[in-house]
Amino acid sequence: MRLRALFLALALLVVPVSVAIAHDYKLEKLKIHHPWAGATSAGAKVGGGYVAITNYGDAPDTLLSVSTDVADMVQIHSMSMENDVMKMAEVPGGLEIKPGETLVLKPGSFHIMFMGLKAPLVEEARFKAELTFAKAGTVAVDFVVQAKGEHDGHQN
Ligand SMILES: [Cu+2]
Repeated sequence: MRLRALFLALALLVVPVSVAIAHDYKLEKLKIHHPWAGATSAGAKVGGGYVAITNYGDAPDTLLSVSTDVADMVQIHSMSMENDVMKMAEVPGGLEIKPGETLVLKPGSFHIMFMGLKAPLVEEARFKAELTFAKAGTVAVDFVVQAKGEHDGHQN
């Protein structure tokens, strides 16, 4: 038993930080999984925000907007390839989440765009934001700032 306890203690020590700081929120029938933002370099004026939202209800809902004090303006963006060039555009009317589905905002895809950053987003910092949905209303969340490569490919 002692050895087992020691092993468990050691196992806990090596849990990666990205797992340790995963955080979730609930709002009505929505689960908001691990809001995070990519760390930005000094002087950068824009940053990307990411989150996965699952709809456990039986009616669709829509992520309408995001607000925060760390940026002058926040938009919800889509990303697409046009003639080999990545293009971003604001999504009119927000992003719908159908019943039983998970909307994943991630690098290279749908994302939250923080525009006019008042300070760089520093790795491991947190900042407050609010997500507003058409039906469920508004929820306050913390975004965790992480190195961008950390979640690429396995968000969700
Ligand atoms: Cu964008």
